[in-house]
Amino acid sequence: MDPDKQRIILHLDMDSFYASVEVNRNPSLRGKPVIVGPDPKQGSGRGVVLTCSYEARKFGIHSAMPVSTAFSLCPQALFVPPDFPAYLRASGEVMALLRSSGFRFQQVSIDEAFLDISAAGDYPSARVWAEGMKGLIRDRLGLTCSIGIAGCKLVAKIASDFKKPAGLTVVGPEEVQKFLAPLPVRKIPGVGGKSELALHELGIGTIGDLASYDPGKLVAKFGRSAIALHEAALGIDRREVEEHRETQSLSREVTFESDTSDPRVIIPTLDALVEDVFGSLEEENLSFRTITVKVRYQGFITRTRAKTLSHGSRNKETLKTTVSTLMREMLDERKIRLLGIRLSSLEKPVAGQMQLGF
Ligand code: TTP
Ligand code: MG
Repeated sequence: MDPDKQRIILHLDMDSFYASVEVNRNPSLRGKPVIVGPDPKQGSGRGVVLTCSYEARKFGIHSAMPVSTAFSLCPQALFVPPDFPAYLRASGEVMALLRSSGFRFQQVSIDEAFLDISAAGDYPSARVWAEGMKGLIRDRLGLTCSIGIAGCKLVAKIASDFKKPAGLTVVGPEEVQKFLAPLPVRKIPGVGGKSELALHELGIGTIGDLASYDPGKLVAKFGRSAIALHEAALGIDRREVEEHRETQSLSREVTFESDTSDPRVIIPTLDALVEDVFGSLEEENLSFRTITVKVRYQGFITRTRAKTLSHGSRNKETLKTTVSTLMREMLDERKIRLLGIRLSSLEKPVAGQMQLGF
């Protein structure tokens, strides 16, 4: 018997998370196009949109778009500067509610988590439980989320994205193929623009096309990773919800909407990445030793540079200075497509060191 049939996995993802936190504490923003990002300065501002409310999305605005473009699409939008500590606090509250359910729980990013709710017994009961959790998050925290329920992580994640915002999509064991088949292949997590194009060249547009494609031919074209891709299209994913996964590394990256060599775009973006990754480091109460900066230049050439400190550090200034030194070594005349930061060799400081913030 297919082991996936016995499991009931729930994936929850907060709706327009940073923007919703802003709306929640400033009700005058409710119902309006709200953009979290740097000041667009009437169209001359630099930097990218972190996220925006669903009202703003109607204007075509989305994460990673330059704020200048967002401004030209919707000059009346309300731009709010990011407040990472507030987003981490809200995230902590959501995760605490989920954790308190007693189901096996795994947080996967600031605003999403998996729960193994097999113990709910059956899919109708799982749906009732999910409605209850959505209500609790809305009533206690003033925030909305979208939930997907299915027999594995992969399908649950695709399902949570299916009816955003405030959606609840349950894909029962018998409905997996019917649910997945019409969706575009990019709905499979990890299939980005480049893979999507390569699949299109083979005449594969939907997940159904991919599922019925000869897996041998896929492997011949893309290598062994195509096996997992083909299984994903069939809705097969054996990964468990891992409760106590040790954090191996913390990373953040951002892709620019158009390639850039402008330091006025690159520097604030790096600052935001530092803030974001440092926030997660503090939340998990870890120190780092290795800092890696990743740059993808125009033409998909990717380079990384890393520095390992002699001792674990929890100092934001050390992080900032190291990141900018590493970055300076990588800047040349080439335009940049993607920037990323990774912290690794993570350690839990012993209790006595925790307050020092060295
Ligand atoms: P997402 O869950 O991808 O986006 P979202 O919650 O804003 O909207 P959705 O309703 O579609 O889920 O990301 C969670 C938060 O992470 C988001 O609120 C802001 C941040 N983020 C960035 O800073 N940069 C990005 O490029 C993306 C995609 C997200
Ligand atoms: Mg989200």
